[in-house]
Amino acid sequence: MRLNEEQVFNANTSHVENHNKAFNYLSEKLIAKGLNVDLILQKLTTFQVAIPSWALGAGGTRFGRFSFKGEPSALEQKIDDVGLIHKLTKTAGAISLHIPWDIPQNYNTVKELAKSHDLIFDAVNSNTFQDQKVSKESYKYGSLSNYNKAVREQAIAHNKEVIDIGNKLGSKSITVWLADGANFPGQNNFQTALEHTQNSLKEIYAHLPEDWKMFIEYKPYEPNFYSTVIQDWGTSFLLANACGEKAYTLVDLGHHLPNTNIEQIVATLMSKGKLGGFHFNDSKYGDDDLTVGSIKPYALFLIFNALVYGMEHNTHNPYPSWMIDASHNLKDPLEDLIQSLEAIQEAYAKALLLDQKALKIAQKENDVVGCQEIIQDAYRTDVRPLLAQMRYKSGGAIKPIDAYRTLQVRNKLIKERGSNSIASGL
Ligand SMILES: [Mn+2]
Repeated sequence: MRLNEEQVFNANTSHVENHNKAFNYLSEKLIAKGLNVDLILQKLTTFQVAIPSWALGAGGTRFGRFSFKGEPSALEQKIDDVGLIHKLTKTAGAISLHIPWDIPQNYNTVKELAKSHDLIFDAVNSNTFQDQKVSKESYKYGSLSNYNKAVREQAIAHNKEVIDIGNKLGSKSITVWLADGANFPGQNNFQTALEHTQNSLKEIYAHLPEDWKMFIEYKPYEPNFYSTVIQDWGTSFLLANACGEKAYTLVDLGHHLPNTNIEQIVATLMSKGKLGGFHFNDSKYGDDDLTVGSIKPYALFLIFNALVYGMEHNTHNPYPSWMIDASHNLKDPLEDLIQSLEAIQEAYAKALLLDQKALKIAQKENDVVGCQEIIQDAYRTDVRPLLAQMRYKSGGAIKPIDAYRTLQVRNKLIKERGSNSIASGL
């Protein structure tokens, strides 16, 4: 199913008058502060976030999964769902595939379909954290770090295949996340595991096409609870450096121990030109994979300050690959993603309002109070009319959740796909 221009236009009708009032009011205030509203709108328009194929169905926990009706069961339907979100939000212009679940039957058809929704293929994701029916070797005790050479070779070959699949679709990067680690002290030799991982990553790296990047994701614990081979940004950073200039660190907001200063990690990586990818979600305790901005919106804003500063000052750092990496256990996944995109754009817009010049002066003068005032003035501005204006002018919905519900999208999907349709993959 897809939405057409007329449907979105009609859903906007009752909101246009109030929106115009709110936008003009905010716009005047921002212009009076010396901000370039058109430039901010342009930046919001070009900011596109990839949706991973595993986020379109109901998530779950180790205790159970409660499926959501009308889930996409095939790759084509997953692309259609991202198309729906993009049509309303104008912010989800990319899809990130997970192999082996999303191997296209027909590459041209899949490429054409994505193109018709105005979507590109972002980073492809490999999977060596569970065994497939056809697998010869088992990843029970690790993949790229495994003591057994045959297991490492199978995992390397899988990653190379993922690169080949992505290359045929026009992707330009691969994300490697490893579940490798140990549950108990003594189970693994830390140095051997790290060395195996580095050598395996180097082999995958050697298979990258010229214009590709490799993103190395880190995570402190889970599914292993004593140690993880790539436990933190420092380990990812040193592995990326060992591989070469096309390898980068990927920051996933949920992959840190509680209260880690993520904005400082972002600043450090960008200053060294090594922040390649970024995964959005939110958490209270661990890798909770909750809706972005639902728990710690101020932290998200501070992280965006570091990102905006880095994008403006660290020209040697590539433009990062943005993706939502969350699990939707209770909400309609599409509504949850719409909320996430709104929260991301909100934090980004607020960071764009920050008076960098005034902040620099206040920092030089050690005006601690002044620094806080400047930062919080940006944070306390209600930027929602800016986001609505960006969407409205791009042909999207002034109020995406409202439009999604008014247009009865979920009901239509259930009608089309049935109540028992279940999304494949993780
Ligand atoms: Mn992730």
